[in-house]
Amino acid sequence: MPLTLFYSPGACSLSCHIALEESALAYERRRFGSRDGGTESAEYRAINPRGRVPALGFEDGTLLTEAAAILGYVAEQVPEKKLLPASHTRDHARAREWMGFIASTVHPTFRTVFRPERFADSETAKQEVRAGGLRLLSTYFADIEERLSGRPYALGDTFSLVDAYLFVFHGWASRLIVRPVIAPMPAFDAIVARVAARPAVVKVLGVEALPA
Ligand SMILES: N[C@@H](CCC(=O)N[C@@H](CS)C(=O)NCC(=O)O)C(=O)O
Repeated sequence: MPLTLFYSPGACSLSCHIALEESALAYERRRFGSRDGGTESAEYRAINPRGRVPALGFEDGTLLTEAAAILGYVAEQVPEKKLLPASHTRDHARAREWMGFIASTVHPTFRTVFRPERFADSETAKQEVRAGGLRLLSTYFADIEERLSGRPYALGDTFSLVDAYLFVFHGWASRLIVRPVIAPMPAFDAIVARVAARPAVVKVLGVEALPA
């Protein structure tokens, strides 16, 4: 098997899982969710010493990490599927802008909310870190909603892997601890509903929901 996706159910790796399914490339998947020993297990650390998902394993034993890099790689393997706009175009730069924003700004801010113990020790400090993260998420999602408003998909009229990447964080924004700080997002909700109806996405969500 030429490609192996290492993933955890519901993690940011979901975007890459969707990308691979949309691409129709041959791949196998290996799950490292919390109920399977997780990304902290010795087995996973031996595969990826960084201990994070997603990771994409190649047939030569090398590994590609970082969701945005994997999304770009998968899209480039199947240019005819137009999973991302062609390189050297302004639309491609727009896609990179979205993916950079998600990877560098949105995703790490969720970490302060879900894993404050990585940023602070005392209970008070952890609560402050989390509260600060929630404030930032509130502004980031308001910004995302404004940018998506009036568009069928993030980049315009057609689905792209930017939508798959955004899809993950819409799900995280719906979690109990985050939801109260997020203003209504009708444009984002509509995009997510379109993405969720795609056969590849239905399949991936079914696979990720399977018991360990
Ligand atoms: N910058 C990396 C971050 C990857 C990352 O943090 N993945 C999370 C899941 S969403 C993870 O593996 N967490 C396990 C851990 O932090 O121990 C990317 O964008 O791919």
